[in-house]
Amino acid sequence: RALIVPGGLWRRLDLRAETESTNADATGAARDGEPEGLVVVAEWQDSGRGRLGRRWVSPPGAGLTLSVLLRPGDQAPQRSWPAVPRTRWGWLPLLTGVAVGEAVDRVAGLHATLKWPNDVLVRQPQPGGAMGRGAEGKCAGVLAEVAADAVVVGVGLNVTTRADELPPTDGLPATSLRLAGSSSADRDPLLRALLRGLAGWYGRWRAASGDAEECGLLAAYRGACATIDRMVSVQVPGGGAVTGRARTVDADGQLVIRREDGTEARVSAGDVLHVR
Ligand code: BT5
Repeated sequence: RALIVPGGLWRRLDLRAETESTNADATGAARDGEPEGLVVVAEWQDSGRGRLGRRWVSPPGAGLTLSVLLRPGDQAPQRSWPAVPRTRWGWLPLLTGVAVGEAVDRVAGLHATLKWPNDVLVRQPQPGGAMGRGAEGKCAGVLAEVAADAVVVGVGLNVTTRADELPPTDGLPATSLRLAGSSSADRDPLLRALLRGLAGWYGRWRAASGDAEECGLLAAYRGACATIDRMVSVQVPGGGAVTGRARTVDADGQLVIRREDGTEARVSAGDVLHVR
């Protein structure tokens, strides 16, 4: 009932036992003219997509895999939403990361942080119950794709996934909410909180014509971002890497990096292969 509210953003919820990829389903629907507000949720994905041709692997029933279809370039006069210029659409995966982090905090009772641009991290308890801060792991990833003037944003979130079910990674270790000590293993309240939070942030961002500073998204993103103030090495297409201390995230969602020689570089989320 909380999901399908009249006048709300989400107008169709498509639940699938099995599919190739919920992002593939939603981008296909976008090309067929599906309006804004479709949500595709799958129990099992045959070939879940990560960014840049990578894979998202999640055993059936252990996580949430979903995609939403948004049309930020359309005016929505009934909601007083102007069209958001394309140059600002890059905020959508970051906005989604914020919403995922907030849902994890609220429902699972954990403290999620964001690795720029859009990985969601939680800390695993120390082995043997030792006190102190455990290692960070990636519990969720976000994939945004533009299809026929729509933006499809996909979220993969590990909820009850066991350590032996998580894929080996070349970067951060993978983890799940349960492995991080979640107070809840129930996926329904997580899905509800995520969709409600996502609709809230999206509505504020739309009403502000996609200005992340004006709608409070920039501040929320910075507050949750664990990358700021850390040493990073960002790989960009063409083989180059930018290394230095991450200073902040700017109003365009770019990571501002101060190199050792004092010069500054700004990297766009869309241009990133890896952040270490
Ligand atoms: C992402 O890509 O993190 C975006 C993942 C988005 C998945 C959702 S599921 C619903 C929707 N439908 C789709 O088809 N996709 C979206 P990227 O930053 O490229 O990270 C991918 C990398 O994360 C892989 O190369 C692995 O190293 C690692 N990985 C794969 N599965 C994982 C998992 N379950 N948990 C943590 N890390 C994982």
